[in-house]
Amino acid sequence: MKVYLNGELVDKESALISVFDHGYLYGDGVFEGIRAYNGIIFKLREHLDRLYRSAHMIMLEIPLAKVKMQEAVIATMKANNLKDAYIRVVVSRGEGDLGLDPRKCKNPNVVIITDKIVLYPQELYEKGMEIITVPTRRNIPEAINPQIKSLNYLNNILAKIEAINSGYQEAVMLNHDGLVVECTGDNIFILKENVLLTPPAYLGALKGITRDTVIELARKKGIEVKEDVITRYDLYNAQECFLTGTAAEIVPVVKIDGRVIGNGKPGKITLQLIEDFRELTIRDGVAVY
Ligand code: PXG
Repeated sequence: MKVYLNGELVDKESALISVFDHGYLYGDGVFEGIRAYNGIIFKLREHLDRLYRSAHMIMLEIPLAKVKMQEAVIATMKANNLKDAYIRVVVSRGEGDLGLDPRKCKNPNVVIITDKIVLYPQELYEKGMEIITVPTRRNIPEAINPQIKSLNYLNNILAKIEAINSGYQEAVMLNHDGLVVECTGDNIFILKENVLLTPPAYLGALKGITRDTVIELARKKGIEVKEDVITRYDLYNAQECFLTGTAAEIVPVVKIDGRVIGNGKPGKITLQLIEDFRELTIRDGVAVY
């Protein structure tokens, strides 16, 4: 496997970074997770735009222009002969000393890993997922804004641990007011009174690219979509529920904290959106070959 490291494609074994990199010492850096379907990179521009916004927010200057980054992503995929891929772009603060001061880190490290995708079993999409709410609250936007896709994912990892400890694979995270915001690596939608609802980003959710895509697909189908507050009461009484994310795509949810959602099977609108989304992924994006 070849990995892109600061302008070069090197063997995986030689893709090494200093333990003095502040990405390692402090989680000081940003990343994106992107997918390619049949040689076409889905929403590449949107992902790179978000990467550069995350970096701008933490005053990290990415040492290559966006077009060059796009070329680098394409070159890495080609070097690995991949058509269906999971792409991870990571920019860390770079090597410094043991103090926090990011100004001491002169050279950010840019890494692009392209690998095969590990998919959720098909059964999950047919039968739906059971999830739970967990005690760990989502970071308040005034502390670490969830829009920054940073290397500091402990907030989400703590929630994931709580879900796993209880025997579930995904957790619903509430914000400091107890409102539903998102899951550990996915956004959440419910159908309530035939309107599709998802929490507004300002409550503490990452504005997911899959989320935006699903909103657009639903509106095209004539389904009303609103960004609105969702309480646990709304969640348990939803007609349908699903999660969205680059890795998971759209996953139906059929039980939350023991409450059956709808009739306990993936909902009609959820299944329709899964179909529409899959169709979009195979034809929309930046062609590699
Ligand atoms: N919320 C959070 C906290 C996320 O990290 C999403 C929502 C969905 O966003 P997108 O833009 O993907 O629709 C994410 C995305 C990984 C991985 O390897 C994580 C994400 C995306 C891709 C891979 O864990 N998180």
